Parts: sequence; structure tokens; C-alpha cells
Amino acid sequence: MDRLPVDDDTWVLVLTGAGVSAESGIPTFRDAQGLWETHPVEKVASPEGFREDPMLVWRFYSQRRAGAARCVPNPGHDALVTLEKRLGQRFLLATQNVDGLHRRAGSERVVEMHGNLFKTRCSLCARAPFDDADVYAEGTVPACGECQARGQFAPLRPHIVWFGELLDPDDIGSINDFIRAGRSHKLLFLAVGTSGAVYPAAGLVNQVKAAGGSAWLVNRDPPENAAHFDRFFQGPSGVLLPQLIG
Ligand code: BJW
Repeated sequence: MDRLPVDDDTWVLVLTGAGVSAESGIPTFRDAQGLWETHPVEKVASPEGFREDPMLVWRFYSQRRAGAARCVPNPGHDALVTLEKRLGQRFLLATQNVDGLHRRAGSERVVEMHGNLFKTRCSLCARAPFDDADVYAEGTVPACGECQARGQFAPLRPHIVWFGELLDPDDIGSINDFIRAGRSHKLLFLAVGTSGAVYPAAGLVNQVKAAGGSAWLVNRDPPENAAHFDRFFQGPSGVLLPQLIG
């Protein structure tokens, strides 16, 4: 099997999606038996859904927290740690995953584009998102203590980027800076375990190609944006990434 073509002048931007955590036991979104099949996305993962029924949303995220806390990183996560160790600052991992498994595996140069399942923030005030692994009891909506101290009730919400919400500009900035810096080197994009259906992540391949880079893909099924990649390795990332990275 081919190895990822990495030398001293190669900069690697990795994009991961739910597929990379599938072998750890975390459900994907759009596959058969994926999360969206049993949980309507507009009800559990949209600002409108949260306004309408915050209890339902917290039940969904509490279950997800409990599930993800029981899972452990798989050899695909580990292979990306190996790659980062080899490349140092010539490596950046942009993940759409909110499960925290990349950091638990040991990845450090990570941008969590869609937030983090184990962080919470206030739906009203500007306090910084905080670590929160609580699994809230059925029928509960946690309230912001800081707003409460000011005599106002404000529901806390998961620190997740829902559809229609903007990604953190600092996160987008880090990814764009990396692509800009990589332009004068051998820039390589590696997408893993993502359906290529959700933007702006699905457009990163085009950004890298426009910057003169090449694009490799590891996925179980052909994603929506498959045509933009130079190489496609079809199969489970927990098996293929260790082979590609060595
Ligand atoms: C394996 C495997 C194994 C399985 N090994 N592989 C441009 C054009 C059109 C629309 C838009 C656009 N720009 C923005 C939009 C709107 C929207 C969007 O993209 N809509 C599309 C659906 C068309 N984007 C947004 O709203 C974003 N915000 C934004 O851009 O703001 C500005 C703006 C707004 C509106 C209009 C224009 C501009 C925010 C997106 C936030 C996404 N959030 C979610 C929900 C988080 C909830 C949560 O986690 O609790 O993030 S959606 C969900 O999808 C989640 C994921 O991170 C994301 C991507 O899913 P992913 O990871 O690809 O998973 P799956 O399940 O889809 O695929 C798994 C893949 O793995 C499959 O291919 C399998 O084959 C594979 N696989 N096992 C390897 N073992």
C-alpha cells in the first residue's frame, strides 16, 4: 500500500469527520443507523430546536456525553498522533468531531471546528465556554449561574456549532493561516471519515487545491466531494491510516 508522501518540506492539513471515530463506537450522522436517522437534526442540533425544546436538546447531548465518555481512541486516531510528532508545526488537524477523542489520543495541534461535546456555554451572556462533562437528568435544563446572580434566567447550551451558526473566526483563521503558510511548500490535504456534505469543512479540499496542494482521502464510502481528491483509499480509517502513515 502507498505511504503518505511526507518529506521535510511537506505541510499536512488533516480534516476528520465522524467516520474516524466510528471504530471507537461513536455513531456517525448520515450513515444507516446514524444519529440523524433517530434524532431529527432540526430538533436537536439547531438554534431553533433549542429555543423550542431545550430539554430535548439536553437529553440528546447528555446521552452523547455519556456514550462518548465510555469510548476510547482507535488506531486511526493514534496514527494521526504519530504523523503530528513527525511534522511538528507543519501539521494541523481540523476536526469536525466534537467527541474529544483526538486530544485524548494525544493530538495537540487540533482545531475543533464544530465545538466540543464536553464544553458548555451560556445561551445569553458572553462568558467563556467551560469544561462540563455533566450528564443532566432527564427533563433538566441547566441555568447560567452568572446570569442567575444578576437576576436573569438563561439556559446553558452545549458548546457545539449547529447548522446556520458561524464557526469560531479564530478556528477558521488558524486553518486559513496554515494553508497560506503551506503554499510555499508541499501542501497535502488528508480528509478522513467525512461525507463531504457540510460546509465550510467540505470546501477545504478546494481551498488546498487552489493553493497548489494535493488531496488524499480515506473514507468508507465515496463522499459528496470525492471528485476533488487526487487519491482515494476506500475502507476503515482505523486500518488504513496506520498503513498510510506507518
Ligand atoms: C468511515 C468509517 C470508517 C464511516 N472509516 N470512514 C455552502 C453551500 C451550501 C450550504 C452551506 C454552505 N456554507 C454553509 C452552508 C450551510 C451549512 C451546510 O453545510 N449545509 C449543508 C448540509 C448543505 N453549514 C453551516 O450551517 C455551518 N455554518 C456556517 O457555514 O455558517 C455560515 C453560513 C450559514 C448558512 C448559510 C451559509 C453560511 C455550520 C455547520 C455545523 C455542522 N454541525 C454538525 C452538528 C453538530 C451536532 C453535534 O455533533 O452534536 O456537525 S452537522 C454534523 O455534520 C456534525 C458533523 O461534524 C458534520 C459533518 O458530518 P461528518 O463528520 O461528515 O459525518 P457523516 O455522518 O456525514 O459522514 C461520516 C462519513 O464517514 C461517511 O462518509 C462514511 O462513509 C464514513 N465512515 N465509518 C472511514 N470506519
